[in-house]
Amino acid sequence: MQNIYVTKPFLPPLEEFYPYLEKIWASGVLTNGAAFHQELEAKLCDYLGVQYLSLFSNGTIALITALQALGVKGEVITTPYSFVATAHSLLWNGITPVFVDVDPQTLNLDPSKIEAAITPNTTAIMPVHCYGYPCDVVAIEKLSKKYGLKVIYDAAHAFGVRLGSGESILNFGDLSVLSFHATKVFNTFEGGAIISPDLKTKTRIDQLKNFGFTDETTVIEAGINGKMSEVNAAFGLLQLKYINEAIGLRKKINDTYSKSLSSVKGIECINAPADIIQNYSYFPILVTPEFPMSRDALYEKLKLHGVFSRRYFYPLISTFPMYQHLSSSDSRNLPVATDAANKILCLPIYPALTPEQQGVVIDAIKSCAA
Ligand code: T4K
Repeated sequence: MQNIYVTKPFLPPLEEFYPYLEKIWASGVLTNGAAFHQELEAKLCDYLGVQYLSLFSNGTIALITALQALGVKGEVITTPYSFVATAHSLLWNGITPVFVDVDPQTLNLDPSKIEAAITPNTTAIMPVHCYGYPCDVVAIEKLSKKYGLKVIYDAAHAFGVRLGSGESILNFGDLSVLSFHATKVFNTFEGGAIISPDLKTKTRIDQLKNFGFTDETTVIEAGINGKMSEVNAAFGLLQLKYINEAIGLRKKINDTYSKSLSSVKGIECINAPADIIQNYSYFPILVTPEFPMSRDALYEKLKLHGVFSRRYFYPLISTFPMYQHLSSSDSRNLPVATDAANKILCLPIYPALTPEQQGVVIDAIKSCAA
């Protein structure tokens, strides 16, 4: 029996990648914002419905650079219910994360709890569109205007997500950051991007990701090396040709899970809001006390069936050693996130998952429910 993992990267036919490699070999230009890099930036702007995008070597360096670009300091309000890179990007900038609880429906930062966490040191909010489900961008914008706070969205999961109006979710806040890691809906092996609202900000970010150079001999600030190589960019261009097909296949898997699991007592599917265009990046379920066994027992049982689900996001970021001492990390401050982290399970979802494999996952869950 072949193991079934939570995800598997979409890989286009290998022979279709050779011509890109031949071009790179012929030019000898491997990196530093060359032809494929420029082409991918333009094509992604087009596909995502955004105006200015800067490619990065990965999403974490992009998050760190986004905070640098806006000169964020002091305290930043963020969610404990995310991948650890969200908060790590704050620590790498000498910023103190202030954890605020999440909304029970979306598991995203709860705007009604943000205000109480604002202090004179608060300079920004860093929400996460967890699982690609949009945050309450309108409420967050209101708060940011009222208190003069910057908003940087960690949109690592939100590639291609749009509101019902067709507006890209990436156009909210001061900046949005994407991840193109191998485990994401759209991957460039490793990669990421920052979405900027204007050319001035994009230019600044492009300088920051290239050591702070503005020309051959001028360095205006202490930038970093966050550049995406030509091989990664070329792979992104090829991926983009298949992205709608890949998301379509994910949707089918999503719909089958929803239909098959909705009647299982003790399993709650966390559905995306009805009026959005989603990317089906994850299939999160909550294992509630009505289920005959605990979430962790189910997680282990599934492994015996060769199914390797993941507990994204358990443990909460706030429980890791470098965050534990913060007063906002107290679990009494984070009851909803704590509860979700103890119930969450993300089921395998990726374009190559066959109906038979999905059947194995569903049957395994049902056999534990019986
Ligand atoms: N913000 C958020 C909200 C994020 O979720 C992330 C990343 C970031 C920021 C940072 O973006 P990057 O700097 O990564 O661009 C994974 C990913 O490494 C990480 O990118 C992702 N979030 C996080 C949610 O998940 P792991 O430790 O769970 O990955 P791993 O290696 O255990 O992979 C999971 C499964 O995927 C494996 O069981 C098998 C499969 N897989 C994985 C890889 C890497 C493959 O089939 N092929 C592969 O190449 O963290």
